[in-house]
Formats: sequence, structure tokens, C-alpha cells
Amino acid sequence: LFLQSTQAEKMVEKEGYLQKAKIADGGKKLRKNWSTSWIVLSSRKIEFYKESKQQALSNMKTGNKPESVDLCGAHIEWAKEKSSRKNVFQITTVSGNEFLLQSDIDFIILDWFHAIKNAIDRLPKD
Ligand code: I3P
Repeated sequence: LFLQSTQAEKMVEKEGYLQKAKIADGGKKLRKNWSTSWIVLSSRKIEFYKESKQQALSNMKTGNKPESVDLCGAHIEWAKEKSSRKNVFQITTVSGNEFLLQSDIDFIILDWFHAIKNAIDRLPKD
């Protein structure tokens, strides 16, 4: 049973490219800087890779770590007012990190929003 839940935690639920901007780190505001990120969602975390999936895979072998976001207790909400871009939502972590994610393609951003929201709702809040 333990083994099963460990494997479940590692299982990738969704991955793909989105535009990403980190706007706060530990509650401290950051200058907004949009860039393309390869995003990997598993049951309790999101990993952001700066590079293409291909590049990310080869970097993993050399021990290069992606930015990892703990979804336990995190919040997700649409954030129309935070950007001039369309289709932007925000993830806020317990540790006070804030990320905006965006895609011009409606169904892509909707799929991501619901996948991340479902993951958060399944997790304990603390
Ligand atoms: C920012 C950049 C961002 C923009 C942001 C600007 O300027 O143009 O793309 O966010 O707007 O401040 P800079 O590169 O000089 O930092 P959006 O694309 O999300 O609108 P903001 O300050 O209104 O967030």
C-alpha cells in the first residue's frame, strides 16, 4: 500500500508548455517576466522547467533541478486584473510564492486550470 501511494505521488497527471511569470517569492513581489515553461503536474506538486522537454530531460541526468511548487494548501484563481494578456490564472503557495500561467488557446488553459484545481482539492490543506 505504501509503495502504491509513493508511486501515485510520482505519477505525472499532465505536462505541456505554458507561459509563466513568477510574481512573488516568499511574499516578496518580483518584477513580472513572462517566459515559456515546460510544466509537469503530479498529484502534489508542479515542476517548472525553463527549457524544452528535451532539454529538461537531458538536464535531469546532470542533476539540474526544475523549480518545484508544493500544491498542499495552495490556491488557484483566475487573475484577469493581473495582466493585459487573456487566459491568465494565478497559483499562490503556502510559502507565499505566486505564479501566473497563461495560454492564448482557451481549451489549453481551461484544461490546466481544472487539472491543477482538482489536484489541489484532493490534497490535505496543511
Ligand atoms: C512588463 C512587461 C509584462 C507586463 C507588465 C509590464 O514590463 O511588459 O509583459 O505584463 O505589466 O510591467 P517590463 O518588461 O518592463 O517589466 P503583462 O504582459 O502580463 O501585461 P504590468 O506591470 O501591468 O503587470
